[in-house]
Amino acid sequence: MKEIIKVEGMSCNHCVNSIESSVGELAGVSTVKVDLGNNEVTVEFDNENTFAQIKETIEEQGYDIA
Ligand SMILES: [Cu+2]
Repeated sequence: MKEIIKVEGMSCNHCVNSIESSVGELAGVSTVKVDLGNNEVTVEFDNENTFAQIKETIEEQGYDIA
């Protein structure tokens, strides 16, 4: 499955790295790519449970999902 998540609060490469590394560590996530200019995080993952965990992880890092 593939989704594009709108994320508020990402401002620099530190944000990109923290999201890509924390989401990338989750079981079931195959790819994660942050588009800083468009405030988007593109993820590919195995199922809905993983998607819920991805969103939770992004929020835990301090960002807001639109
Ligand atoms: Cu930053």
